Amino acid sequence: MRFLTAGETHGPQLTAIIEGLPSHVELAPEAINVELSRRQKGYGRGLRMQIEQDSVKLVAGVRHGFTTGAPVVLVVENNDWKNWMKVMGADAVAEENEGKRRILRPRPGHADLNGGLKYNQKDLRNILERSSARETTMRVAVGAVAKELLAFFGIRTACQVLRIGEVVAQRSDLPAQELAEITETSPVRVVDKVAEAAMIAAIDAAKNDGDTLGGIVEVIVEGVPVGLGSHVQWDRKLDGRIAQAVVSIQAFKGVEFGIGFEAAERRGSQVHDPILHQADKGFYRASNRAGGFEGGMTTGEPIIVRGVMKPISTLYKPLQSVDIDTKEPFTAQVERSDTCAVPAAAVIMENVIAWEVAAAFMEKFGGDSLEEILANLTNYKTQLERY
Ligand code: EPS
Repeated sequence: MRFLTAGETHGPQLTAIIEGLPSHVELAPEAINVELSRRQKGYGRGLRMQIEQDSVKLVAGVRHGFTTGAPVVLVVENNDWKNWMKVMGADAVAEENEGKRRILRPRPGHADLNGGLKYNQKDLRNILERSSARETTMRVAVGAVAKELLAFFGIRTACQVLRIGEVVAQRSDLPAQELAEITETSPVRVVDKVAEAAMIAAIDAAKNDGDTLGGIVEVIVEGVPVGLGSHVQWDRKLDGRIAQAVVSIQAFKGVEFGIGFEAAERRGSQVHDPILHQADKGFYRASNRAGGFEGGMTTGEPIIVRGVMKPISTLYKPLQSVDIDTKEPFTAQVERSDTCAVPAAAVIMENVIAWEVAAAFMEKFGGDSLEEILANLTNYKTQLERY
């Protein structure tokens, strides 16, 4: 399976094309909209989220509620477009046009300067518009489709926020469904109510100071069969693919699995997961410090992944920058933005990982219809039982 996204943050719409989905996957806009709405929530978001109520249109590949096997095309319109039609329109405008809202002072931490130099653009808006985290809307929509496929095979995902700025929340190891239900009621997607209040206060304080906050989020995937991904080639290792996908989310700077970076401090006996066997259960592990992966393949234990998001780079009290026309020092451009998008980032990471797991699932059990995939999975389970 593969997908591409297109669209600018203040353009008319965002689009995704997904190819390789089997036929007979039940797909309704409502299921995707649930994920889009989860992404829009979270304490610390700015005014833009009051303008948008993201809602998907399924414009290809779905008929009477089910996929046909053809490419699936998803569209989300930007409500804000009506305020940007002149600035962002595709039609040619006069050179002296004043309405372009050119961006000349690159924001440190954003794609502005590198993109401007690379694409030889003297209006950094041509970089900002596509590098904006608005693009994650489509990655969530695509992930929501993947979640529908995974749900059919009993695979579930959930996320939680573990840190915002200096405030650390107690990590919960509840099963995915319970974790999802509890975090859904928290404006910062935590289970720990003490941390929740402290996080909200920290976001308020950063906002007052014209500053922004990052954090750490965790995703769990349950019900994954053993053997997704492969040890035989570097680019078939599923943990590697997940790491790439996570770090590709705007503002994400790092990723870890299971006990993650803590493995550096511990002895091997305190890192690896002893192997056990029971006639009714087959092989399983005494612990899951590996976070569900060995040799680039799933172990059958839940996948546990954490990602770190840096603070958003658009600051209301901006850092030093340089005007690209005059080369004079200036403070960076101030654009409308969020103070903290960590709770939204948890939802994005959950959906991005759902896609990678679904893609690996299709590689292993792939068929052109849901029925064919189910037959392949059943056959594999029989093989595991006989092993
Ligand atoms: C973003 C800047 C803000 C955010 C946006 C990401 O948008 P605007 O410039 O229109 O206020 O709200 O996020 C979204 C629109 C979204 O849907 O998440 C940026 O520069 O990355």
